Amino acid sequence: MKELLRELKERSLSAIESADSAQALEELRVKYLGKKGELTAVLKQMGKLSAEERPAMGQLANDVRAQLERRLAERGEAIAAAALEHKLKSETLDVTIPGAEYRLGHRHPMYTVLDEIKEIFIGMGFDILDGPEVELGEYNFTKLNIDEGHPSREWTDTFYFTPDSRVCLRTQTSPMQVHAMETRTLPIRIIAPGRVYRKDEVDATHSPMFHQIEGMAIDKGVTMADLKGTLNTVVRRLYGENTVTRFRPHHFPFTEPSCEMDVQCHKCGGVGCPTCKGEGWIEVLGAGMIHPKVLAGCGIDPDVYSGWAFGMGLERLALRSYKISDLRLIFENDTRFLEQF
Ligand code: 2U9
Repeated sequence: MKELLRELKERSLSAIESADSAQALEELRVKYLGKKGELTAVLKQMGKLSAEERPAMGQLANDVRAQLERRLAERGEAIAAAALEHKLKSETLDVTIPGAEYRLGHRHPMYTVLDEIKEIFIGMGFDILDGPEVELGEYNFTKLNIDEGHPSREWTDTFYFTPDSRVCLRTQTSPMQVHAMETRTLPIRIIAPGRVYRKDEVDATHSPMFHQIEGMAIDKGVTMADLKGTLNTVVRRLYGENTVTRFRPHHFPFTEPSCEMDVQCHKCGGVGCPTCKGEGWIEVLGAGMIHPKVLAGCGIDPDVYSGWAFGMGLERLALRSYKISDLRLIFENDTRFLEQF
């Protein structure tokens, strides 16, 4: 038995020395010291020994056990220390390395213009509307007094979802205002900015998707004087107090009478130059008194209420504000271009 213990001690200590992980050590502990372990098996044979032999053999077995436990603990500590050392080395942080550059974005120039316009209208008591870009033809055309047969309803002019022309991408933000007229209580003062879609080829001045801002005010006794007063205030806030404007008669199906508003060219003071293409004036928006048929179609009595409305293209306004020559630059999102504003 003495020989058995000696052989067991040598074999187990050598195995412990070459163990290289906590798991391998645990397996060795079970193999030698566990309930079904080899040392336990030897101890179970003590009963076979004579009473004289037993104390010395018991002592020897306890020494082997104690030695195995100590070496298991020491090897465990060494393995843990090596693991920590490896972790510290592999996770070293060099705080002197320069950080990765974080590029800060900024507002798109067109949205800067939109924000300015929104602020001006909010200051005058208008609400901002947001609404769907997919609309019923009824709300995009019919309720705006745009009859069947009008060129803007052609398949070549509008994006339709259904063969019966019932559902389309809105060609103007007006349907949002129709919804507001049907659901809001009067008086109404709203602006409706957003994307609109038309079947146009892309060039320096056209895009199949662009942004509009429309607005309206409906109350008892609203006249063309309110339209002119409000829109003059807006462009003077936008372009400066001394901005000169003029209103020219025009035609829109949804307004009667209708007009277009021009601002005098800031470059030449109205004489005519390349900026205003020799005209002396630059067109900024269309507007008019909301057609009585449109008011009635949205459940508002035109004999009691009246209102004015306007619409303008946002890209064109931004091109002019920032003296950009090509509409495509607005959509390309080239940071070399955007960073300039
Ligand atoms: C309702 C009633 C009337 C909105 C208006 C214009 C005049 C106009 C164009 C400007 C350039 C569109 O982007 S553009 O091509 N728009 O000239 N828009 S009045 O009138 C409305 C809107 C909604 C219910």
